[in-house]
Amino acid sequence: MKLIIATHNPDKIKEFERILSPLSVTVTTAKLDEVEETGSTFEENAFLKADAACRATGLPAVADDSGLAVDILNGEPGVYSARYAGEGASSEDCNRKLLHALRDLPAEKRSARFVCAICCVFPNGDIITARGECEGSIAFSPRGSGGFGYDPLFLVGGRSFGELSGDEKDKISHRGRALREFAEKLKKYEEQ
Ligand code: ITT
Repeated sequence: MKLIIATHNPDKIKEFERILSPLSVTVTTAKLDEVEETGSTFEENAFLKADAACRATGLPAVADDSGLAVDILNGEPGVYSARYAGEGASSEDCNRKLLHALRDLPAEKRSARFVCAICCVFPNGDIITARGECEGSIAFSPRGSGGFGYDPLFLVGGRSFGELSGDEKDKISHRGRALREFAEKLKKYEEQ
């Protein structure tokens, strides 16, 4: 089955392909309009993006809405992770803003998690969802040059996501977990 990946983020596309192709799920890109992310949860926004792409293409479409939830900031930046430092701001700006918000806080007060909600919408209205989380904490300064977004700031087991290879990240990441759950559900759906 051909699944349209409903994202404009090239780093997500890379991770989808890396995680899903060994599981025999093929995703393909399409030229899609931007969708306004008006939801208040990752799940709502993932649905909005997948539903719009499915309607536009007439094909099953899968979307990812994800972000970083920092405990001491009451879950911020959360669904606003991509625009934490303002619309169009770079990920370096977002990282700087986050480090500033946590300035002077010791390691034990810097706990956070990455969250990923996956939603796949089919032309007949069927929906498959999955969710993955990864617990970690926020570093005192950026570490490593791998990954994207907040990866250089997100520590798990003493290393940042920016210091991990793609495969190492996928094994423990929110997206790896969500997409593996999604692939299992998709397999069952196709066997029905
Ligand atoms: P699409 O909506 O087009 O998919 P987007 O990047 O705007 O692209 P989101 O609205 O889901 O996607 O925002 C996700 C943001 O959360 C992303 O831009 C990063 O800032 C952050 N993020 C999510 N997953 C991440 C990861 O694995 N590593 C680093 N940062 C991540």
